[in-house]
Amino acid sequence: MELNIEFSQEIFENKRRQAEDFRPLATEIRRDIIKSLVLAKSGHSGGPLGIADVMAVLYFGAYMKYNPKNPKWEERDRFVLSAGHLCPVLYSVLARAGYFPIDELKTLRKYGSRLQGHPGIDMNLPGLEVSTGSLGQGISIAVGMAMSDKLVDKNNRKVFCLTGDGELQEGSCWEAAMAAANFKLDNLCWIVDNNDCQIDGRVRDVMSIYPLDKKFEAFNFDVINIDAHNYNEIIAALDKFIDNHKNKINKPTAIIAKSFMGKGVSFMEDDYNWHGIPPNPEQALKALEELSNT
Ligand SMILES: Cc1ncc(C[n+]2csc(CCOP(=O)(O)OP(=O)(O)O)c2C)c(N)n1
Repeated sequence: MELNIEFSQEIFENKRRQAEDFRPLATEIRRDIIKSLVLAKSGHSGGPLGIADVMAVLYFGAYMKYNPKNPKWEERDRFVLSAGHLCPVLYSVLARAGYFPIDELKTLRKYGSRLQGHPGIDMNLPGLEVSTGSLGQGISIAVGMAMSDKLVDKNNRKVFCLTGDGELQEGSCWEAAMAAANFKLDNLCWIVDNNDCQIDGRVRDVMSIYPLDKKFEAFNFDVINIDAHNYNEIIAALDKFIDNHKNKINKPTAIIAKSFMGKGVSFMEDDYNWHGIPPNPEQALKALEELSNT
């Protein structure tokens, strides 16, 4: 088999789905990630692959209100990718949602592309809310968004934010947690990509952030632990957040998503060496073969 880096042109609807209906979507997202990274010849493989299931449910399970035809729609919910280096997965879901042409995924990290190695709003990419990449900043911005929605504008919008777990070694994350709880931000859903991997080791070995659930509970979050590759658990967690928001529980929600870096590609799974490198063409071919069988 030869390496085929053409992208399928399928747009995904944002609607309620049965758990297993997310699997083909997540597989296509993983294929996008591999294809864009092999073309870019640089970038992060492991994290984006690991969080693809959660992103598929979040963007295509009717949890977020958004309109690709009107990206700045005032009633939209907002997503902040605090772990900006995971952007290949964000670019894939935004393209699949219809924000920009899917073939633009071929330009990842290229000079002049709107799809830079860390998301930048100066590139004017539709669907992108904020520049991120400096770890610990995105969650602080997300808390600010949720504060302005709940306390100033008093609207019904929601803010979703994804951080890494290594990212939580940044002290500003814990200031953000304290503020989110203090201001009773029940419109904030904080998802942690808990893969216990960071640039050069296990999070627990480099500088442990565990036990995560107890820490978030102590800050007064509603904490939900899930398997990040079990669609039923992802759905239940996001449903719970939607209820928390509707019922105005006066607490933010933290979803601690136990994931595996590189999930879906056997030779990348649970290996932190895949944190920040792309597949070479041979590895990409093997990865795409494996992903066509899922
Ligand atoms: C403030 C800051 N310091 C350092 C970096 C470099 N950096 C990028 S990703 C990363 C590791 C993050 O680990 P984690 O959040 O667990 O992400 P994962 O390895 O799971 O992709 C580091 C240190 C950065 N982007 N920002």
